[in-house]
Amino acid sequence: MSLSCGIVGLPNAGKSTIFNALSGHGAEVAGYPFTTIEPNVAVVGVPDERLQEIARILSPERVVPATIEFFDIAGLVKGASRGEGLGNQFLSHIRGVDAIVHVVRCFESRDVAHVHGRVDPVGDVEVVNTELILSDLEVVTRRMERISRQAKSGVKEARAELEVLERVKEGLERGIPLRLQGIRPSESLRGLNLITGKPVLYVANIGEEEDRLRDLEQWVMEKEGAEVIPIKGKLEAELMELPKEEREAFMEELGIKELGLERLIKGAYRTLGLITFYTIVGKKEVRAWTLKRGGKAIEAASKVHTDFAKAFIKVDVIHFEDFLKAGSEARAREMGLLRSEGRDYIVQDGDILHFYTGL
Ligand SMILES: Nc1nc2c(ncn2[C@@H]2O[C@H](COP(=O)(O)OP(=O)(O)OP(=O)(O)O)[C@@H](O)[C@H]2O)c(=O)[nH]1
Ligand SMILES: [Mg+2]
Repeated sequence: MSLSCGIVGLPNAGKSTIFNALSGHGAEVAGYPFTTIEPNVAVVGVPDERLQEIARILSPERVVPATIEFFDIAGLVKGASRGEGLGNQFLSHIRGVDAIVHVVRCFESRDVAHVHGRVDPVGDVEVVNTELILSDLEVVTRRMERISRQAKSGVKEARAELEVLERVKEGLERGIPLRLQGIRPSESLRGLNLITGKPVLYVANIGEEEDRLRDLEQWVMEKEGAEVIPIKGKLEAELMELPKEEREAFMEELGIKELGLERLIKGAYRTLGLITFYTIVGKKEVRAWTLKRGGKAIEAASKVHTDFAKAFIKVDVIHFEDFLKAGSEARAREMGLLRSEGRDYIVQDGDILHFYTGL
């Protein structure tokens, strides 16, 4: 299953521009066919140099990167949570995602209208965050109404949930997103899929306006200690339309070392505390997978195949660096670079895993 991100922001912030650039990027990652599930959903292969290295050594039939799914929704306007514009309707489309990508307009352009008449990144972020909070408040209030009768009649779980929701509601009413409230999410709270409870990655869609970017960076750092990823949305979308060689020549000319999109994907990994592990199926396939940092071998096994977890026996582990030295699994074993581990082994970023199961 892919990691999923929902893109939010004001109208004309450049969400679809960045989404299109991402889709173009997805089309290119080796071995992974770009898929449009719906016009507004893109599956993007995660750029991964280690995966390419392993593939270079083994020349397998298939190379499959880890993937991230992006959802593009319509812009949110002030009042969206009360049904203004299309925004609120679309918010429900992204309640299920793992993380939010908040696109903020920093570029100046006379041709592109701004809903508030002027470019103001910090003001814009506040408007959108307020709408997200109001939308969550609605969900919380509705849930509280639904369970209050049970709570009154003494159902223990309902009482406990109501107590938590009371605190969440209070925080939201003070303008604090759930992710900053320091509340450990219970099962029932997680089930509500509150948008402000998800990790956020801020993307500054920049033209040449570095000052605006600084304002935004400072605000985001002060308010939430989070990072801002600057992307030249329009330029990158245009670059993605060029054939690969031409694009690379252009990038060199412009002094662009890494596409903002790659930084965005890496940023999503950092924000979400994710690591990558790899599997090799003989000459057939080399594949990258995503796991939460600190995840165990048994969780990695269930990513690969649900039945693997049930029938788990052991896992052979070679770290990527050691694999490079050895050049093959067999050679790694001879060199003593391969270890067998049990179900509770904490998977490390860059591990190559070979599962043994009773299947
Ligand atoms: N000059 C400039 N224009 C941009 C940039 N990014 C986007 N635009 C333009 O801004 C307009 C709006 O961009 P979209 O990507 O459609 O914005 P959006 O956030 O998806 O807007 P909604 O879907 O209406 O919420 C388009 O005409 C883009 O070409 C940029 O970095 N610089
Ligand atoms: Mg759009």
